[in-house]
Amino acid sequence: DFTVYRGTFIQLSRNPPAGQKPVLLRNTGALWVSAADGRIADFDWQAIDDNAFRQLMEKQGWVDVDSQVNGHSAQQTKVKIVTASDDLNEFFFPGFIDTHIHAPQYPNAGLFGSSTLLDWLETYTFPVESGFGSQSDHKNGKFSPRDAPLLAQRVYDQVVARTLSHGTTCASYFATVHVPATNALAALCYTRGQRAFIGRVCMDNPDFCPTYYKDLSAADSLSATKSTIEYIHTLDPKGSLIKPIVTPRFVPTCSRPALEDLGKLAASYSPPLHIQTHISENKNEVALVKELFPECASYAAVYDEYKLLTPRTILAHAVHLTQDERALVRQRDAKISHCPASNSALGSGIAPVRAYIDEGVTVGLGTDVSGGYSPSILEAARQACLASRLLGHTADFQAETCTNSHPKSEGREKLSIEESLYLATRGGAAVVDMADDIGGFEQGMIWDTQLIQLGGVKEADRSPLDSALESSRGTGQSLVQPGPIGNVDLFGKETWEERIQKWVWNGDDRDVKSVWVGGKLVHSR
Ligand code: XAN
Repeated sequence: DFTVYRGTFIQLSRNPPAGQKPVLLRNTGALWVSAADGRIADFDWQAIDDNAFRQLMEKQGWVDVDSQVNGHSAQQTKVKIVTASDDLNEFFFPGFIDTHIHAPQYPNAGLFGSSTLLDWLETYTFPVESGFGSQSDHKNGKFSPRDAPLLAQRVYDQVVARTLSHGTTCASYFATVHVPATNALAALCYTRGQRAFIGRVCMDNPDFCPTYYKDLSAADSLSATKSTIEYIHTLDPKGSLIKPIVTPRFVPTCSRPALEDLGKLAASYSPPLHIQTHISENKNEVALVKELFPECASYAAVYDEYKLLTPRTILAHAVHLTQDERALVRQRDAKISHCPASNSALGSGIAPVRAYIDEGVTVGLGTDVSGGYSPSILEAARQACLASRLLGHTADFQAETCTNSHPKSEGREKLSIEESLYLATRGGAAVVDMADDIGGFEQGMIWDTQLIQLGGVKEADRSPLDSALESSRGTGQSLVQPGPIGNVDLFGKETWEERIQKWVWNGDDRDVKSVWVGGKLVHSR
């Protein structure tokens, strides 16, 4: 009936009041998840030591399914117990939410040279995406995931496995224009157990898209999108794990009729479908949008004109929004995916995240593979902190704030560790419209969780200097051993807040011991 989790649970406080920052909350004890729905049934923060835990087991009428006790009474229920070890500095943490990632670009992770957005698309991105099928696959009656090329299946399987191993329990994926490959991504997420939004990329503008990689027309864009939506709705009719997301790539790739059709398509469902796209990532892109849509007041106004700016819209990047656009995004309650690693890698700029948060805009984090080089949201969290520390030095920031700056607000743009972890969990949950379901450990929430293991303190029972000298003389162990696991070294004096700081700055997938989605174990190191 239940799995009982024991040990330390760390999460971010929910909905901090305006002007206040989220704080890390730490509880120790037991929390149990119902097998029926994968949701948190209840918790007991008094059940800290073995004695108190035994009392809880007795009170609930539970017996450990793995215990050697033979037989149990009719009143007793067998439960599975998963314990986070204090000695190994283990703790449960909400799964990460990647609000913007391009699955087919994963083979290019780390390959971007010195390019910037528009030439990067042409040189690196369209070529790799075009290999995921043929533009007319669906016209030839090919819709099944099995019609997807093996390369596409291999890349998608790897990206799902890799992101899960980094603790990403939910991702909003851009796929390609190809229907079978997009359906294969949905099938792989569903089968591997990763919560996902799956978007078939729409791009029909012949003046911008390469001839070898585009939708054949606006009508084609619409019908192919409908095919993947139908497939996903058949795969997961309740949308309990996988949902479709309408995905106009970005304004320059889309014709007016395509934008109009996609806005109407999303609105035609109840509840309306999610939408994802890019906005104001790069200054040349912004200038191009102005040229292509002179009748619209701004980049955001184009999306608004075509009913694509909704409370269920994820806008990736938002680096160069004007004040009017920020007001419009807020008014429509559209959400922002902040992708700091990508914005640095492609030299796009620094999004003013503090200002967005202060203005009440909902923000989450995206890896933006492969504009971003890393599939890790922990990396995105640390890059968000770093980028915010450089923001105050940019000319744009100084021009905007010099008129109303106040000594007291100096440095306010910097994001704290707590804030970036909030964006990685609670913020991401709100961006994908699931703030009541994922991103924290409240009763009734879905158990989308990672078990982090920082490792024990490295103890030495004799002088490390003696050991080093022995090994240099060839009499001892000759290879240097850096420490327990991963990259986080603990020396035993750190407070738990400091351990979290060390994890954010130096942790990686080696610290992710287990991952659950919907109460189901989906990754284990
Ligand atoms: N704009 C984009 N930005 C980005 O970071 N990645 C993309 O694939 C893309 N397409 C349009």
